[in-house]
Amino acid sequence: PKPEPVIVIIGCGISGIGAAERLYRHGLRNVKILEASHRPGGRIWSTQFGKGVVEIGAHWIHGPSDRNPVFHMASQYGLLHESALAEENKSVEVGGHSPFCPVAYSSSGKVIGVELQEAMSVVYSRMFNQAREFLHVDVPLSESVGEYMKKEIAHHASEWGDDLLAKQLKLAVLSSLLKLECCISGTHSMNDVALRPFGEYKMLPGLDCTITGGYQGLIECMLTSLPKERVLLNKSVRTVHWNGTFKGQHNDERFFPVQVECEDGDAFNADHVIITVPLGFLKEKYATLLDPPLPDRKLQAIQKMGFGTNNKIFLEFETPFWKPDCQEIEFVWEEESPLVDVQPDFHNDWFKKLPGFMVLHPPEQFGHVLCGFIPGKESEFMETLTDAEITTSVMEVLRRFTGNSGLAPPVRMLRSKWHSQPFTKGSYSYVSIGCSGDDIDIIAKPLPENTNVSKPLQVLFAGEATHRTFYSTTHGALESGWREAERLIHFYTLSEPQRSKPKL
Ligand code: 6YU
Repeated sequence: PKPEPVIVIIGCGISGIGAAERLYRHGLRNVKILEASHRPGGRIWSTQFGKGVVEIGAHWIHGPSDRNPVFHMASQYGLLHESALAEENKSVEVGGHSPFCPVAYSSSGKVIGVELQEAMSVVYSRMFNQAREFLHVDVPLSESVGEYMKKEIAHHASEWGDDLLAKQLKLAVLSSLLKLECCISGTHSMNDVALRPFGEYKMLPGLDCTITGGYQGLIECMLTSLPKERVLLNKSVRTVHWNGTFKGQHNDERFFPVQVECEDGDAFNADHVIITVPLGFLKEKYATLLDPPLPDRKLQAIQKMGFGTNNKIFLEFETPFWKPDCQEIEFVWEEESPLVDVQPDFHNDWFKKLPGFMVLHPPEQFGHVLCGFIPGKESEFMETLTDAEITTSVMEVLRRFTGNSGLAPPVRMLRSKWHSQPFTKGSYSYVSIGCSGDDIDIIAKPLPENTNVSKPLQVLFAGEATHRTFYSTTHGALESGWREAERLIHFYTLSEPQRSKPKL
C-alpha cells in the first residue's frame, strides 16, 4: 500500500490546530505541528491576573452567532456563559463597536456630557458605515479610511456653529474614537488603512462575548482531539526547503519534495507543509523562511499588507474608583483634533494614544480590574518601558482625567508586548493603503503556483492574515486552517484517489 502523506504544520495557533484536527479526523493522520514557543495557542493566550484569568491576546468572540465557527465550537465545548447563548444575544447587530456608553473624562478633569458623547458617536458610526461602502467604487487604493473620515469630519464641523470651545470638544471626542478604531483595526493610524477594501471585512451579528475561564480553554479542548506527540513545542522553524527531493530515513525511504529545517538542527521531511506563522513574522523572515524564495508577487503582497500593534494594559485596584455600572472609561484630550496632524512625540506623549480603559466585569470574577488597549507606534514604544514607568504615566493620566489627585496606585499591573514577541512581531493584520483583498488571496495561494506539476501543494498558507473577509480574528484564523486542510483532503480523495486512500 502507498504510504500515508506526511504533513507538517508550522505554528500551533488556532489556525494550525484547526488544520491538524481536521486533517486527522479525515484520515490524514501523519500530521505534526511544530511550534516555536513553549506554549500552544499563539495569539490566544490567557493568564492568571489577581483574582481571575485575563486575555493577553484575543479577547472576544466577534459576532457570536451561528455563522461564527469559534462561537459554534466554544458552545459545543460548553465554554460559554448561558447569556452568550441566548437567541437575543446572537441577533444583536453592533457594527463592530462596543454598545456601551463610556464615562468620558476630558484632560481638564471634567466628565463629558452623555448627550455630546452620543451625538458624536452617531456622527462617527455614520462615517464608519459610509467608509465601508467603497468596495465596488472606483477610488484609488492609495486612498485611506483616515483621509476619508477627516474630510467627513471637516464637513460636519463646518455646520457646528460659532462656539469654538464646543466645536473643539466635539473634535476631541472624535479624535478619541479614532484612536479606538486604530485599536480595532490594529494600526498606527487610520491613514494607513485602505478605503476601498474596508467594507470587505465581514461583521457577523451577535453581541461580542468572552470565553468563561479564558480563550485558552478553547485551545486546550481542540488539542484533545490530537494525540499529544503530534505537537512539538520549542521547535522553531528556520527554513522550509521545497521543490526538492529529500530522501526519507528509517522505514520510509521515499523522496519528499519538502524538508523543514529547525533552528535546533532537526529536520522533518514532508509531502506538504502548512505555514501558519503570523504576517509580522513572515515580513521579518521571508528571506530565510523559504528556499527557493517566495515568488515576487507573493513577497510584494507580504511586504505591502498591514500588520500593526495593539497592546493591553491591565491594572488591578484595591478598591474601585468607578461606579459599579461603569463599563468603560474614556480619555478625551481637549486640544486634539482629527483635522490637525501633529508629529507624535512617543517619548513624552506615548500615553496620549490610550483611548481609555474598560472595566472587567463581574468584580467577583476579576477583582477590580481595568483593561486598556493602546495601538500603533506609541504602543511599540511602550514595550521598551518598564512596568513601573508605565504605571506611573498611566496613573498620572487617570488622576488628571478623573480630577482625583489622590487615586491610589494599582496593586498589580500587567501589559502585553506583541511587537517584541519574536514569533509574532505585532498583533494582527489590516488591509493597508495600496492593497486590496486580492493581496490576501495572493498570500494564501499554495506553492508551487503552477498546479500542473508532479508534486503540487507543497507549501500551503493559513493564518488570520490569509482570510479575505475575517482577517484579524480567531474565526478567520480557524477557517483559514480548515480551508488548507480541506485543500489537501480534496486533493487526496478527489484528484488522486489511487494515490492514497485515507479513511474519510
Ligand atoms: C478575535 C479578539 N483581539 C487582541 C490582541 C491580539 C490579537 N485578535 P497565531 O499567531 O495564533 O499562531 C501562529 C503560531 O506560529 C504562533 O504560536 C507562533 O509562535 C508560531 N510561529 C511563528 N513563527 C514560527 C516558526 N518559525 N516556527 C514555528 N512556529 C512559529 N481576535 O477574534 N477577537 O478580541 C481579538 C486581539 C492583543 C494580539 C487579537 C482577536 C486576533 C486573534 O488573536 C488572531 O487573529 C488569531 O489568534 C490568530 O491565529 P493564527 O493561528 O492565525 O496565528 C472594518 C474592519 C476592520 C477589521 N478589523 C476588525 C477586527 C477586529 C479584530 N479585533 C481584535 C481585537 C482584539 C482585542
